[in-house]
Amino acid sequence: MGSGLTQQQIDFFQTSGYLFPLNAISSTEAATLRGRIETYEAQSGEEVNKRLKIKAHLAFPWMCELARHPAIVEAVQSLIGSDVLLFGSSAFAKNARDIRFVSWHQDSAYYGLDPHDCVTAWIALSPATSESGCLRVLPGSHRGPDLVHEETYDANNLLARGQSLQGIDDNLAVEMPLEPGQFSLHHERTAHDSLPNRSDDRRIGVAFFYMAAHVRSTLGPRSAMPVAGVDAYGHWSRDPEPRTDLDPVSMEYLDSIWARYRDQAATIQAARRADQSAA
Ligand SMILES: O=C(O)CCC(=O)C(=O)O
Repeated sequence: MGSGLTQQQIDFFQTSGYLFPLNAISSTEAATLRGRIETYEAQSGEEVNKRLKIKAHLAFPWMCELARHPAIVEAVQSLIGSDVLLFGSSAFAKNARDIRFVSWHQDSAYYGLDPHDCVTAWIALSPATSESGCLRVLPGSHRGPDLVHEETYDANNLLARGQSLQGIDDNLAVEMPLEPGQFSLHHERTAHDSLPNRSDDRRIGVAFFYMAAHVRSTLGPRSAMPVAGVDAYGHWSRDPEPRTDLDPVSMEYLDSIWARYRDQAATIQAARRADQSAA
C-alpha cells in the first residue's frame, strides 16, 4: 500500500470524492512538459486535444513516466490499493481567452468499468485557476446514483460527444485551482466540469485514469498499462508502450482505441436510455 496520503486525506476523498492540491513535479518540470506538448502541437499542426485522448500516454514515453511518478502513484495507491493499472489518459488544453468548456459529467457513465475503484489524477502544466477554467467538482456526487447524460455535440464542449448532466446546481460546485506541477484527484463517479478560460495564458493539464487491478471491463476485452504492484487478475491485456515520441505502433493503437471509445460510449448511453424508459 502506498504511503502517499494521510488518513485524514483518505477520509476526505471517500466522503467528498475529490482531493487537492497535491504536489507532483516542480514548476520548472511542468514548464518543460508543457513545452513538449506545445512542440508536438507546432510540429503536428493540431491542438493536443484532437488526438491525445483516452490513451494519450501512448504518444510519449515521458507521459508514461509521469503516469508512474511516485508522488501521484502513491496517492492513488492510498485510495485504491497497491496494484494499479492505467486505464487511460487525456490531455486537456484551453487557449488564452478560450470560450470552450467541459460540461458536467461523470467519467463512469462512459468508461465501462466495474467496480468503480477508479481515480483520476489531473496534473496542471500551466496555472489552473478560477480565471483560466480549472476543474470543478460536485462534492459527494460519487456516492449518488449513476446519472444520465444528454449528448449535446456542442462545438465548444471539449468532450467528444458534448455529454452533459442537466440540472446541476453550480452553487454547489467546488473549484480545484492548481499551480503548475500540482495535481488533484477525483473519483470516477464524481461529477465534474470546467468553465471557459478567461485568462491570458493557456490552461493545460494531463488527466490520468487509474484503476485497481481487480476492476473488469464491461465492454469486452481491453488493454491497460501496468503502473504499480502486480496484476494477479489478468483482466486487461497490455497497452503497447511507446519506445519513442509518436511511436507509429502505439499511435496507430491510440487512434483505433479513440475511435472505439466513441462508439462504445454511444452504446452505453443508448442502453441506459432504454433501461430508463423500460423502468
Ligand atoms: O481538463 C478539463 O477541463 C476536464 C478534465 C476532465 O474532464 C477529467 O479529467 O476527467
